[in-house]
Amino acid sequence: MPLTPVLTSRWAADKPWTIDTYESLDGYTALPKALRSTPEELIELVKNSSLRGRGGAGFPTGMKWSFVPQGPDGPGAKPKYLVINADEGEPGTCRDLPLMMQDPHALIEGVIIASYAIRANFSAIYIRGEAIHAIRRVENAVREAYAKGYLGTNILGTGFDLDVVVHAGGGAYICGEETALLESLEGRRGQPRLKPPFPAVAGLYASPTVVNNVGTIASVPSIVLAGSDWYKELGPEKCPGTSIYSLSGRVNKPGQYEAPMGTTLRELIEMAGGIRDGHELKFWTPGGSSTPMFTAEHLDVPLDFDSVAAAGSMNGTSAIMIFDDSDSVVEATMKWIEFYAHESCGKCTPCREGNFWMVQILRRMVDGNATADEVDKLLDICDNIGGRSFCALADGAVACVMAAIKHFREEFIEVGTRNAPQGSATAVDPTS
Ligand code: L3W
Repeated sequence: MPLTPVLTSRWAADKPWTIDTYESLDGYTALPKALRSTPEELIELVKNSSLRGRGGAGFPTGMKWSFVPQGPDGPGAKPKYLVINADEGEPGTCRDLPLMMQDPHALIEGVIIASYAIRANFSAIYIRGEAIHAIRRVENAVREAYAKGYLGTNILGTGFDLDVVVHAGGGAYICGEETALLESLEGRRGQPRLKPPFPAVAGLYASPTVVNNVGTIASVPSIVLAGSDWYKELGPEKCPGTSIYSLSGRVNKPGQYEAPMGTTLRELIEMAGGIRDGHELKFWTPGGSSTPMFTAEHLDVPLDFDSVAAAGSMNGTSAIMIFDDSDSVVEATMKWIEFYAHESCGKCTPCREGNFWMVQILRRMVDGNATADEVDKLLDICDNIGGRSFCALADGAVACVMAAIKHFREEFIEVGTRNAPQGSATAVDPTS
């Protein structure tokens, strides 16, 4: 029975990415067990495990699978697809790439089981285009799985067929948004589609498509092997299992730390050797730059989807970027908004223009040439961006600015106006 760690349990083995090592460590033993069940039983198992999507939103995985129209394929029935979102691009997020590098077969075994559960005979693994090393690693693993009969036709003699392709992503953050990813996969420029319809109903080529994150699907073989009750015992009742928390920034040992959902930052910092000597925690992101920042007040918030939401942020991708008292919150915010402005796909005017304007103001603040009322100007722009775009990119940018100002308004004024003429209170046109 697999124990914690779950997702990283094989990472320290010798060449864990090879199929031989994977098989020697329980790999591909969940697959025959899954194929002996019916698709409905598998969906029920995953529902009972309360597994939630690790891509950022924490949507219940079994429920998402159950949205795919059930019933065997007949004449005229639309094909069903499984698409893996491995376009990891959220600032601070670094766990899907290490997972694919160290244990690609856990993902592939999960892909086969999930495809069988939703009755898909084709799956695409969409990997961030810049991550050539991960693309090659997963392509090799897919080849190994075909050679052993885990992929292709009549898998393990069960009559189930599945083809898997690895697709190199379009090189843009927006391609990690599930509908932009599908556009990109279909060969078009990655821009979000309006939802609903959700991909589970009309996704790839307008057919029912489940889009799941790497960590979500790589958890499935362990759940099949050890059962939903085992999984539910790891972490909080409504948000069980483990997460790979990526700790970056001002800790002594940055890296990937797998821990049960609901672990606190205080505990994670201890695992990471503490905040570097002589400094104190100033602010941190619970799940990437799109999740409103926290401060030292939030050290004991359990890091799971519900508890983080109750504390006013989002668990997101468990990407914890840690800043200490030597860091400027104004500069960090400027860097993040430069990222969002650069990565905005341009489809929605509030996102395209608003992020550009915020960059102009934040750069002036970093240079100390802003005026005090530009802090409120930023909030006003946020008000005109948030909730007015097709996808969550703009909302992420807004969340980042608003939380920074909420916690550090004085620093924004002090740093932002340090070179401005005394008494100056008039905002400069942000577009200038
Ligand atoms: C069928 C319904 N399906 C929801 C599905 C939906 C999607 C999932 C979650 O953004 C967040 C975002 C980022 N029928 C459904 C349904 N679904 N209702 O459930 O949907 P949603 O809209 O809540 O979120 P999303 O658009 O998928 C994800 C945040 O995560 N984030 C992550 C960013 C980057 C990465 C990365 O680099 N790996 O994930 C960080 O915070 O901002 O808020 O599948 O179809 N009625």
